[in-house]
Amino acid sequence: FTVTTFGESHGPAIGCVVDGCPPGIELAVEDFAHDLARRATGKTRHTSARREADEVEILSGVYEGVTTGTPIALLIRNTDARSKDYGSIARQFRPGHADYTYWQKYGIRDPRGGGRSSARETTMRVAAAVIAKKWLNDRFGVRVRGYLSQLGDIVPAQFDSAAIDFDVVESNPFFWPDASQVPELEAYMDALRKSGDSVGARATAVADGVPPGWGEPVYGKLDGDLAAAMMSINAVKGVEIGAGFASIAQRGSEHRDLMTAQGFASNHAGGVLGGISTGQQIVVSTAFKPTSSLRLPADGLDVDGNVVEVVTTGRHDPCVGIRATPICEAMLALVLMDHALRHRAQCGDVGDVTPRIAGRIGG
Ligand code: EPS
Repeated sequence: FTVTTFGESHGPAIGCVVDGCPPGIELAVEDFAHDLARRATGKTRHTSARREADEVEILSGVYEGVTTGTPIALLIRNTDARSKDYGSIARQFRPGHADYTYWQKYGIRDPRGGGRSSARETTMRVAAAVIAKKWLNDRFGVRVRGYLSQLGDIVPAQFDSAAIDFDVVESNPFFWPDASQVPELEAYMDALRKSGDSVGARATAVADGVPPGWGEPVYGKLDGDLAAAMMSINAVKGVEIGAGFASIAQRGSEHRDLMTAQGFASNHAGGVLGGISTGQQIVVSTAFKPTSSLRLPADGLDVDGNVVEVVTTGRHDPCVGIRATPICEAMLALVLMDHALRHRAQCGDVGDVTPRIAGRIGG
C-alpha cells in the first residue's frame, strides 16, 4: 500500500496516487470533507488566511462507489493561491526554509511560494488516509485519532494518551485535550501573531484497537516506518514512540510495561515492542519546528550570494503545528494499513494470530 503525492502549493492542482488498495471499499467524494476541513487553513484566526475549497475529484480506481483495486488518483484544484505575495523573495532564501536546499540540489527556483515544501502538500496525505482510516475501522475496528500535546512551551495540564476526551479535542481550534487552557492558548497565539514570530508544536497520534502482531522484527519495523512516515512531513524535526526520549531517564523497572491477566499495566512502549505491535494503543508524538516564513526581517542571502534583508509577506501560519494533528493521524493510518496488508500476506488475517496466549493481553 503506497501513496505518492504531486503538485505545488501555487500550481494548478495537487494530487495523490494510492497504489495497492484492496477492492470493495466504499468511497465517495463526501468521505474526504471532514478530515480535509480539520487540516485546512482559513478556518480560524490562528492559521494562515488562505481559503482553499479542498474539493476532491476521484479520477480513477473507484467504480460505482467502490474501490476496484487499481490505482486511486485523487485531485484537488488550487483555488486561492496568491503567487504575487512571494515576489520579494523570489530570488532570496528564507532563513530556516527549504528554499536553500532545493536550490542547492536542483538549481531551479520556483518563485511561486513554497511549492513542494509547503504545508499544502500535506492535504493529499490526509485525503489518502481517509481511505486507510475507513478500511482499518471497518475491517479491524481500529480507530486513529490525535491531539496537540505541546504548543510552544505550553503543555496540557491534564492528559494521558489512554484517557483523552476526543470531544474536547475536536471542539477547539488547537486540538487541545484540556478545555480549561483554551483561553490561554488563544491569548498566546494572538500575541504571537501580532509579534510576527512563529513557534513549534508537538502533535500526538494514537491508534486504538490495533491487534498484536503487525510490524516486522528487523527490516521495516512498525516503529521505524512510523518514524520515517512522520519525518517525511514538512517541518518535522523529531518523532517519539511511547515514552520516547523520556525513556533515557527511566529505570528499567519503571519503563517495562507489566503484563497482567487484565492487560498491560502501562504503555511506555507506545504499543510497539521489537518493531511489532503489542495490542496496546499505538502512541506517536511528532515535533514541528516554528514556521520559517516570517515578516520579521532577518539578514540572509539571495541566489547570487548577495547579503539581503529577507522579509516574507503573504499568508502564513504562526504555528503550522496547530494543523498537524490530522496530518499525523494520516501518516499513522497509512503506515498501519500497509502493515495490516503485509501481515495478512505473510501470516493470515488478524483472527489467526490473536489467540496465541490464553486470555488475550489487551490494554
Ligand atoms: C504555506 C503558506 C500559505 C499557507 C500554506 C502553507 O500559503 P501561501 O503559499 O498561499 O502563502 O496557507 O498552507 C496551505 C495553503 C495549506 O493548505 O496547508 C507555507 O509557506 O508553507
